[in-house]
Amino acid sequence: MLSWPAPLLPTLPGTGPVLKVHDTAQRQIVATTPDRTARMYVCGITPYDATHLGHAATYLAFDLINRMWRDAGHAVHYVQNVTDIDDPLLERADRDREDWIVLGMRETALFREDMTALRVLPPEDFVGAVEAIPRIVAHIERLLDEGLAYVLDDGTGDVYHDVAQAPGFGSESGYDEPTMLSFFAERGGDPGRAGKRNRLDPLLWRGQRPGEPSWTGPRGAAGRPGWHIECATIALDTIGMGFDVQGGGSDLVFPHHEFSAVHAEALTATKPFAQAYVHAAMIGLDGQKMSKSRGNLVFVSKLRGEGVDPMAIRLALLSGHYRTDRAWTAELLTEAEARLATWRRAVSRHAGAPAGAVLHGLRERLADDLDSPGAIAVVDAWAEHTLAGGQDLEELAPQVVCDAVDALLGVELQVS
Ligand code: 5CA
Ligand code: ZN
Repeated sequence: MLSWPAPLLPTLPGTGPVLKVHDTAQRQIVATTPDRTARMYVCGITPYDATHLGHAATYLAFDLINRMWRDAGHAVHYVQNVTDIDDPLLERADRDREDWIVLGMRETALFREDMTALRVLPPEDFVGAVEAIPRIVAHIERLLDEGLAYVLDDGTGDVYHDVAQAPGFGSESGYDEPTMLSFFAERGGDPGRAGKRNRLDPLLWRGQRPGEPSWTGPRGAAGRPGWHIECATIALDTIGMGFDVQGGGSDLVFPHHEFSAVHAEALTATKPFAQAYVHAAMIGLDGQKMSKSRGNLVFVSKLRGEGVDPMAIRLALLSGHYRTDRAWTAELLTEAEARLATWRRAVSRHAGAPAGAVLHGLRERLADDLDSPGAIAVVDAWAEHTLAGGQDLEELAPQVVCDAVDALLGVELQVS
């Protein structure tokens, strides 16, 4: 699919530090160790509704990783999928009497606009599930040939992965079986389905049902792909095994990321799928997780339409740590708008407080598991000092700070 245009990325003096992030599998903060080209896969949207602030917060967290790696001198091969065929998309299209393809294309286009406005660096590969179907089918056939997957014996043509044969199963989430069963039931799994070998076996291929779109599948059986094999396939096809970061929101820890890893590890007979599994916490509204199914949503496009500066949305979301569940509030936005105005006033001065400490502070805070609130505090202190007009103002400092805030936090301060 078409990705979106890249914002300008200023080059900063010196080289950034090694980035550390929290890995769900190891349950600790680990140093990332990319090669010259860092590799990252982040789970993309299911385009049946517009981008809400929860999605935006998650993509901003991974945008910081992208920016920190680039600042440390790496190229970044960033991949994101679009789940452009799945139950929720078909249900919404049905409800609104709309073509599911038109719905998916419209919401994906809006997502691109939102990401562009928020200055999120685009993925190099932005891949839809539908365009990946031939490769997904080839993978499922391989699992069937190797006896690692099976066709359900009830005439539906549904294919499942046999998790009993997956030695690494459980190593991403670290959950025990009761926890897995409860999340599986809650997040699209079917633990009660009759005829499965194991209640936790995940669906690889759903045989054709009346009225549903279908494609030619494994061994010629019509149907559509399961969810986890979609991401496993797209990642394997673009960045291969052992890539640096697998990302998404914390609602994807189980079953989605567990099974994406299980599928990929079974297909390649190697481990691990990813070096680190990084999860962004949930953004809520009025005490509940913001979710399309609950309908308690604040859309990025709605705020943009009301004239809110996307840079204020970005600052508001980054004012909380990516691993802290937090609520979106009107005050958060008001505070971010005031902060943005203050920072812009400070960088429009001819001289400012020394910039070296700001660059160092931003790099140091963000390298430490993306401490964006700490990074913002560094710039707050600089702006305060600069606007107070002390004795030690440096001539080029405002430009250096402007570039550093742009390159590392993704917040554009210079307004033309
Ligand atoms: N298409 C799948 C991933 S393959 C999916 O989960 N799509 S989604 O549209 O539901 O979510 C897109 C991304 O936003 C996922 O990474 C998800 O974990 C994240 N996300 C969803 N809701 C929230 C929320 N309230 N707060 C933070 N992140 C969220
Ligand atoms: Zn995914």
